[in-house]
Amino acid sequence: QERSSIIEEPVDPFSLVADELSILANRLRAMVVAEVPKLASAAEYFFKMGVEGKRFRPTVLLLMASALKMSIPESATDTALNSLSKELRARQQCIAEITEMIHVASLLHDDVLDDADTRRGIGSLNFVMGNKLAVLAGDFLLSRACVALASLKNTEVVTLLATVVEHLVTGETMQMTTSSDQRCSMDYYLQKTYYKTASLISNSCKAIALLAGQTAEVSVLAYDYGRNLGLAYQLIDDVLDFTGTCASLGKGSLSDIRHGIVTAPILFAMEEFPQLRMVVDKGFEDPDNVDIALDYL
Ligand code: GRG
Repeated sequence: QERSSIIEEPVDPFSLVADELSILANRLRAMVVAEVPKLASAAEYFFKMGVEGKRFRPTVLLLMASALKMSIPESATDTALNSLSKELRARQQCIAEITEMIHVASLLHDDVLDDADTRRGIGSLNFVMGNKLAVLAGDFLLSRACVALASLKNTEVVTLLATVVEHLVTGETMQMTTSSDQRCSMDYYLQKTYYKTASLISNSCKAIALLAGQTAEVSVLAYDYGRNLGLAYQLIDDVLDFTGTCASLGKGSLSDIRHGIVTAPILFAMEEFPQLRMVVDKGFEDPDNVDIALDYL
């Protein structure tokens, strides 16, 4: 009976870590305070209440932290145990904060690259304060993320998350490709999607496991879990770009295709309708060509 009640009532994962998410929100606001008022207001732009986004990554990481407790020596006293697990929890919470700062920095730069005017349902930072300040605010958040990362004093974790930044840049650059063979290849798409979205989630999941002193086997499982979740998250995001409304997305829909970005829905449609490849190759500067491509989906 107990089992059937678990199945009937799905748990909202966000509610399981609601208290920690609110601590994270306060800490992030405190961490991004800058000396110069103009930079301060730019850096805190997406950390203000109401424009915090879905907080998907911190939620996954805080849940992962609950699942991966520390392996504790049997000899440890209750008091030692208590303080060790409190310290670990704070370090894992720090990974969630670092991840969110890297994520928001990438959104700020992404909106500049895409010349986007909306993000999280309000004007993008570049639209409201200009490209220059949006780039600088992204740099500032990355710097704050580095300082927080260094405070963990774990070189393996530092290397993991520093490499993620390289992956974000690599994924974004791969997205700018003009080669038809690459744009229309599912392997290329999956590699780009790993760099652009899944790397941050998978490597931060692994960091949570490493901080808990878990075995190499468990940290690889945490990494794989994050990788698959990240790929799925981007696939859904790509579908929503075609099916979602402006209100639900917090930005304009059809933005990928209008930017000439070939995503999974197009690639799957192309498998069924090979002639779509010619439409894609023409490019999407012409809005009529966008409409022709949409007819195939
Ligand atoms: C400066 C770190 C840095 C990177 C520069 C621009 C760039 C290189 C990378 C962009 C990567 C990018 C924007 C990937 C898209 C990932 C994605 C699915 C974003 C949307 O995530 P949500 O829906 O956003 O979780 P919210 O707003 O809810 O936080």
